Amino acid sequence: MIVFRILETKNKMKHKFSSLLLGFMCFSGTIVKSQDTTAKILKDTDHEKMVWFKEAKLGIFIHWGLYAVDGISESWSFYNEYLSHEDYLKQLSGFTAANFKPKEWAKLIKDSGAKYSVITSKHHDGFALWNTNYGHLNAVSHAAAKKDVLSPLIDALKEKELKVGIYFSLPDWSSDLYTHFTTSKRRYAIEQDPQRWQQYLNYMNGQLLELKNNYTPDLWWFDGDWEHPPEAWESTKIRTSLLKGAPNTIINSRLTGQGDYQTPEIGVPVYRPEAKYWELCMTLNDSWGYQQTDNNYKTSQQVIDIFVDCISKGGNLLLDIGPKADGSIDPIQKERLLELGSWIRKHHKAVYETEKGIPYEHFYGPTTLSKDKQTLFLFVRDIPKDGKIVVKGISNTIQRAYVVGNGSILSQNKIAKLYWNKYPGISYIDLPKETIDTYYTVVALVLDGPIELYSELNGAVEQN
Ligand code: JFZ
Repeated sequence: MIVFRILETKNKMKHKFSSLLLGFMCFSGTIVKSQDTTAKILKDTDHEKMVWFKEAKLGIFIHWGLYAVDGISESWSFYNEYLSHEDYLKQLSGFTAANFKPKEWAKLIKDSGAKYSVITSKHHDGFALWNTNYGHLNAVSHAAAKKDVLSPLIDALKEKELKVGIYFSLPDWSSDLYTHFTTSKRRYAIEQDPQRWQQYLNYMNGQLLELKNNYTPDLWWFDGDWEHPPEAWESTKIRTSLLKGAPNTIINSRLTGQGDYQTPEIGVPVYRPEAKYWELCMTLNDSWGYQQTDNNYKTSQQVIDIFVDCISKGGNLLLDIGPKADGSIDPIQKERLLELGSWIRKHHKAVYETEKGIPYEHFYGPTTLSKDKQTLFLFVRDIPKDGKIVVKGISNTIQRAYVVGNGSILSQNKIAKLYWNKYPGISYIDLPKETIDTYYTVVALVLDGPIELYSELNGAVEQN
C-alpha cells in the first residue's frame, strides 16, 4: 500500500496553491512551468559572497523543537487546531535533550557531504533553542532541557568548518504581541493596533540581533513571510540591520524581496530554474520534524536522485533531518545521510565546484560541468543494456573517458561522423558492468577545450 501524507504546511498555502491550480486549469496542451515566480530576489546580489553557497551543493536542514516530543507537525498542529495550544506546550516537559551530542550531529552532517547546515532557532510556535532575553518560551527557562542547545551545536558546526545557517520564523504564534494565534483566532489586526505590532517588531528584531551577535551566521533562512506584506515586516530594515558589519551574510528568499537566492516551491524543479542561485529544501520522509508515525522515507536511491537532479540543474539541496526530543537521531535518518555522503565522497569531483550540465538532448541523463567547462560529468542511473552510453552533438574531441571514483578508462567509438561537414556524430562509450555504482555511475569526458555544443538544425543533411 502506498502511504500518502501531505506536508502539513501545504494546507496553509492556499493562496499560492490556488493560483497554481489556475495555472493548470488554463493548461491547453503546452508545457506549464510551475516554477517559483512568487519569491522575488534581489537583483544586485554580490556574486563574490555567493561563491561558497554555489559550490556547496548540499546543506543539512535541522527541524528540532517541542514538536519532536509527541511527534506532531511543527507548530502547525496547534495552529490548525488539532490540539490546543496549552496541550502543545505540555511538550516542554518532554524536551529533555538528554542525549544531545552536538559534536556527533556535526560529524554526521560533515560525513553526509554537506558544506552547511541550517537549524531552526525558532519555528512558528515561538520556542527558542537559545538563551534569549526576549520572552520565556525557550529551551533554557521553560523546557526540561534547561540549557541552551543552539550554542553548542553552532560551535560544533564551526569546528567542523561547516557554514552555519539560522532558520528564523518571522511569525511567533505563541507571542501575545503577534497577530495570528490559530487558524480561527487572530489576536488583532495591525491597522487596529499599530503600536502593539511595533512592540512585536521590537521583540522579533531583538531576538534577531541576539542571534546575529551570538553566532554571526553565514546564512539566514527566514520563514513565514506570507502572513504579512514586506512593508509590515519592514523587511528592508531587517536586511540592512543583519548585514551591518556582516556584509557577506546570505539571506534566503523568504524575507520577501530581500533574498539572495530562490527556494523553489513544491518539489524538485522539473525545468532548470532561471535563478543563478537556488536551493531546494526537502524532507527525508514527509515531515520536517521528528514524527514516529511517518515511515514514508525516501530510499537512498531516491535521495541521491533528488540530489543529482538539483546539482545538474545548478542548485543546492537542503536535506532535512528531524532529531528526537532527547537529541538522538533516528538510525534511518543517519543511514540516509551517510549513504549519500559515501556516494558523494566517491564522486566529489563531479559534485563540488561544478556547474549545471548540458541539455538532455545531448545525453539521456543529468550532467554537470567542471568550472573550466573542459570536463563533462555524465550521471548514469541505470545499467545500459548494451553496455554503452550515448552522447550527441558535442563538437569537441573527447580526449579521455573514465569512471569517476573508479578510474577505469573507457573506450569510445563514433558513428555518423562525415568528413565534409561539422556535424559531430554520435559517440558510444563503453561502460563495463564491473564499473557500475549502486546509485549513479559517473563518467567523466575530458574534452580538448571548453565544451562546444553543436546546435545547427539540419545536421548531416544540411548540404543536400
Ligand atoms: C515552512 C514551514 O511552515 C514549515 O513548517 C517548514 O519549516 C518549512 C521548511 O517551511 O513551510 C513552507 C513555507 C513556504 C512554502 C511551503 C512550505 N512555500 O512557499 O511553498
